[in-house]
Amino acid sequence: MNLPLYVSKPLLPDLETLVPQLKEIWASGIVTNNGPLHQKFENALEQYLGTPCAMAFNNGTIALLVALKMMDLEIGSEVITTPLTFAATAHSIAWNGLVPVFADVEPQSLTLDPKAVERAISPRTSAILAVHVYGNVCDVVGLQDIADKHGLRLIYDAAHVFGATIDDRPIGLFGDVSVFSFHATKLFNSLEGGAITSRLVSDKEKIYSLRNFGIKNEEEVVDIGINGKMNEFQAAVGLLNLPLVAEERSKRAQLRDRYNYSLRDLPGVRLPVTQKNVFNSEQYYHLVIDHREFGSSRDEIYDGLKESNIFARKYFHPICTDFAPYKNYKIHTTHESPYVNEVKSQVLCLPFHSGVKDEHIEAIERQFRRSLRAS
Ligand code: T4K
Repeated sequence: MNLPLYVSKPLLPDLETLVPQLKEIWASGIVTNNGPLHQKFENALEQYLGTPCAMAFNNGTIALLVALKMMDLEIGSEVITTPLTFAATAHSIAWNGLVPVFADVEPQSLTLDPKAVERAISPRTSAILAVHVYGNVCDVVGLQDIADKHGLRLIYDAAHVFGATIDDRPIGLFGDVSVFSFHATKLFNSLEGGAITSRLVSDKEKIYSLRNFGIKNEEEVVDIGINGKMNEFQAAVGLLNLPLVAEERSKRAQLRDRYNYSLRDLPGVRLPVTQKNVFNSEQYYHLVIDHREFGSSRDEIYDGLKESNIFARKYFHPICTDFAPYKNYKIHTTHESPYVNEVKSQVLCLPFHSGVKDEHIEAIERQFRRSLRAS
């Protein structure tokens, strides 16, 4: 059995296919700043994601910063988000001089609960930054209703849902804009990278400007922009990886079925939900382990797997409100206490990529059954 086994493994093109692309870059001498491969990549992205506007970035975090910046929100106003996410989501709010306000998650999808969002709204609220987490999509109808009712901007952190659809509608068309990550750990990667998508072609000009220091021409800087440009090497890898994504995704879909089958009868172990009419991105395979029923805790299983050189991850524990910068921030909820504070110690993401083989699944299942017997 091939070990160690990690939660993610980057999808990489054949090295031989990369060499001609690199030769092209070397020959042209254009290595960054909206080069030819970058432009080709953006066109390919628009096709793949089914959005009229897809602007590539050097990483997802900078894309998030720009997505919020382009909304022109009042400095100091509040942006409602989920605490069950990667730190970058909350940080992008704070870096924009805005105030993150946390709301609880729905028990099934673990995405932002619209009812909790309503509770979190104040006269200072300007936007909602929702996260499609693990591959589960948000209640896009419920969130849009709230945004419309209260005149709020709605931004999606779509780092985990590359290529997903809801009722055949591309995920990047929901809300005002969506932000993707193409980090090595994502279903689709360009080593590092990201994108902003929008329904509106007219958003391109603003995004282009903010991504490039706000430069309009050699003599004018019109926005407080940043350097969010993707370089030609990243674009080359992105272009080569795009055609490989569908196969990787379908291998993961089979892997999900195999995991579901192996772990289906474990008491207190909740398998990932299947969302109706959603084409799932297969980003993470996450379990919710209730130690009261299972006997052992999520952490005990995590430790047991680690001893066998299998590295699952507790995404996203600790949650944002456990981190020093957001330590005393309230989590708005409709429950007696926030559900997210319970589920954060129960979620476990198992290794999930085409490098996971049957013998790995058997070893993981054995560890779960050992933990069950030991309880
Ligand atoms: N929003 C959300 C919801 C996100 O999840 C993220 C990123 C962002 C925004 C921000 O997007 P970016 O700015 O990153 O584009 C990883 C990633 O660094 C991060 O991109 C990702 N989310 C987060 C969920 O996971 P770590 O600290 O878990 O990474 P690391 O290095 O421990 O990698 C996990 C495993 O993957 C390793 O054990 C081995 C494997 N791996 C990793 C890398 C980097 C490889 O096999 N090869 C590699 O090159 O954060």
